Amino acid sequence: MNHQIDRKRFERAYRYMLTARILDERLAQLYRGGNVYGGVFLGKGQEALSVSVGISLDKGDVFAPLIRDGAGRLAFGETILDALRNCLGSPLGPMRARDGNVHRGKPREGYIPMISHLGANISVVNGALMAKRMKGETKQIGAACIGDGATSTGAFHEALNQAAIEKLPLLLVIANNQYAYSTPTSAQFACKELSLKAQGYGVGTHDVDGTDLKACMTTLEKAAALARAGEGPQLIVAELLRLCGHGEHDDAQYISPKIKASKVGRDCMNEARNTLLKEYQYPEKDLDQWTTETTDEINQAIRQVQQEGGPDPFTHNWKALATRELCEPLGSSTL
Ligand SMILES: Cc1ncc(C[n+]2csc(CCOP(=O)(O)OP(=O)(O)O)c2C)c(N)n1
Ligand SMILES: [Mg+2]
Repeated sequence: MNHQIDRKRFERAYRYMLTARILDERLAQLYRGGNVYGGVFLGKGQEALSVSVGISLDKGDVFAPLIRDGAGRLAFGETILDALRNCLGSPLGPMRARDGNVHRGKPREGYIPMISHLGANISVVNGALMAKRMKGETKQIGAACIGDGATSTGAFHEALNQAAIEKLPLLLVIANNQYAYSTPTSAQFACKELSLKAQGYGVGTHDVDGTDLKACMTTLEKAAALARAGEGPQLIVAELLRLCGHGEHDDAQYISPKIKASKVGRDCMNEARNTLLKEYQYPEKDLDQWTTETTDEINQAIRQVQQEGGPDPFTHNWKALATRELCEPLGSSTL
């Protein structure tokens, strides 16, 4: 089903993936060195899907990422500095040091801070889309990212049904990474494919190989176009494997060697790199240079954020982030 993805667009997607992967690796190192107060959750193996979601959205759209969506966050416009400031507890970060890892966002820019309760982010996107509709803004779409585990929650079913009835331009993206923490999919659902759950609600479905960047970009572009054209919610199910623990505190010894060696166990980064080399004929030295440049940029940002330090408990304004005095001076582009 791959159609030709424009060379520059593919390169852009790969470079967001690369940035997300290196950022993840550096955060894992910082965590092990005791430099991160909260947990660290990585998106290793999910970058191709994640970046395809972020890159298929436009300014004015709504994006509710999940823990493993570092690549999608970057593609949607998050900066390396914002990601690091949040994880390292800088008061200059988007959540002003109130959150130490993934619950960050800028609601006024359509970038919804993550809710940990599985499935809860879907109805938030529904609400944002309904609000836009009431204001006459009908061109925008919204994406909610969830995992296989979230499909067992009541919140998933209620929100999907609501989106279907209201014909909302929602992309509901499921990263089926074969596990919910240590629970395998065999203990999570009994239907043959997760997309069957959406068919029951009358929602369009798209299955995709989540290790294949081209396939992910093609699928997300198609689903986004359908949602934008008023065809209602689209459910995307990507098959892939979490190539890390649930968080960095988890050694993931329960993931079987057999599944690691199977098709879903392929690393989307290697696959995308091979496509760049073989299909798009990029010289290897260009790709190596991107890695060096990105690593330098991230290391420089880490040094900067570490120098910024944490909040001063005596002078910090601890009021809720949504209070008028905290969000208004920042203007409409922040929070
Ligand atoms: C409603 C709810 N139940 C349980 C949890 C605890 N919990 C946090 S992450 C997680 C596993 C999530 O698995 P999945 O949805 O497949 O996403 P993945 O971590 O694999 O990306 C669980 C059970 C939660 N956050 N919310
Ligand atoms: Mg999962």
